[in-house]
Amino acid sequence: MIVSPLMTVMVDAVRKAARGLKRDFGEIENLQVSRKGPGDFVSAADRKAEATLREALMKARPGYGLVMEESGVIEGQDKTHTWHVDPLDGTTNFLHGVPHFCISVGLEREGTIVAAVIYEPIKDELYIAERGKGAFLNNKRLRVAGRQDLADSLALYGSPYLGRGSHPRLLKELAAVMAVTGGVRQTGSAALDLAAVACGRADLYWERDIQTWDMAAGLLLVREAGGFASSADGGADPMTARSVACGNEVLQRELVAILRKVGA
Ligand code: 2AM
Ligand code: CA
Ligand code: CA
Ligand code: CA
Repeated sequence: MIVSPLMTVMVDAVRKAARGLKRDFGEIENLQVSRKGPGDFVSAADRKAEATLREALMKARPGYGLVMEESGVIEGQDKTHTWHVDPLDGTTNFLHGVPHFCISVGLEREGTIVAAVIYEPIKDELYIAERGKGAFLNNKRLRVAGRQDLADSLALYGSPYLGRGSHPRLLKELAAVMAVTGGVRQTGSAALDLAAVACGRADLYWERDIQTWDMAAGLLLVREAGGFASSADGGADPMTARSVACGNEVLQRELVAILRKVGA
């Protein structure tokens, strides 16, 4: 369990936004929805949750910058701190009435993610982490799964932009990963996929073409739970590479080797 003024700020902001999401989820048929691109929807629920988070975070930490999915970049006076906020990760699930979505808030300090909150409103599951203090789910300490054999593992993946350049490659990656793992799933929420690896429900997760607001919080959860995360090609920083591959030390290395072999 982590008690700190920063965590209180983050958890309060996220819980407040989550109350709105839960209400909106109960009446999705009345929500205004628009299309940003192919298969890329945004609803009034995304926008309202983002406004709630933006107001709360700006009030509590006035100088910090923000990178938010719907409102973009807001520069702060304090150039060392940046929030990475996804007000509703899993919008497609949400709009179809599938209760698998979350809010994700990560705080970056000079290139390092130092604090994370992911909250799943429908299950009332709160994931938190601070750098060096561990990761927790509803106050229970998290540890990545210890499985050492790919054949026993459950792997998650995401594919955000249909038709984008990386898709043919993803199909090859899927075939390669499916051939050697115990199972492969797509859940539609990158942040919850990272959280699933952090808490040991899933062994592996990889995705390309994702954004910093999708992964900032989840990356810290995975690392504080003893897991390893690199870019999908094995590079040191998923945030700058905009791709991720994670799991425990052994399986993560094997996953990256498979993904690299596909690209070779
Ligand atoms: P979102 O629900 O916040 O948009 C799943 O692979 C990840 O990609 C999710 O984090 C989801 O975030 C995002 N995503 C899914 N489909 C997408 C699309 N068509 N365009 C952009 N982002 C998408
Ligand atoms: Ca979106
Ligand atoms: Ca997202
Ligand atoms: Ca979103």
